[in-house]
Amino acid sequence: MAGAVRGPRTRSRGVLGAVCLLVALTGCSSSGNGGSGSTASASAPASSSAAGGGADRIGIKNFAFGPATLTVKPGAVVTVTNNDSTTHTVTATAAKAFDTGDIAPGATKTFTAPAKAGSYPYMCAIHPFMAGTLTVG
Ligand SMILES: [Cu+2]
Repeated sequence: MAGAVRGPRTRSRGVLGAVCLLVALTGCSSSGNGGSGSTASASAPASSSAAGGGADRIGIKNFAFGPATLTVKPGAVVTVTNNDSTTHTVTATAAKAFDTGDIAPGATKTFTAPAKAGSYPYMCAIHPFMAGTLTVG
């Protein structure tokens, strides 16, 4: 009886050794695949992937920018979300400092704040009565 138990035990040790080797091999390669796999999924356009960077945001609702005045660091990426049912833009009033171009209803775009500190008034190119100010400092 005891001999019958010892038989399978010795055998399973050999199987275990082979399994451990397999795990070591596949464990190594699968972790490498996992690392590169996550970066491969970053095929989204730059405008949406930049959203993870910062909290510099402008929202557009009811033909108004919110907040009307936003302070950001030089060169910051500012995310603009259009929550209206009409296309809007965020366009620097002077010197073409920045311009999102048309932002469709419900869409999000980004622009890069000027590298030079200062106060930059902006408006919507489609509805010039919409006004806001970007302060860089
Ligand atoms: Cu507009």
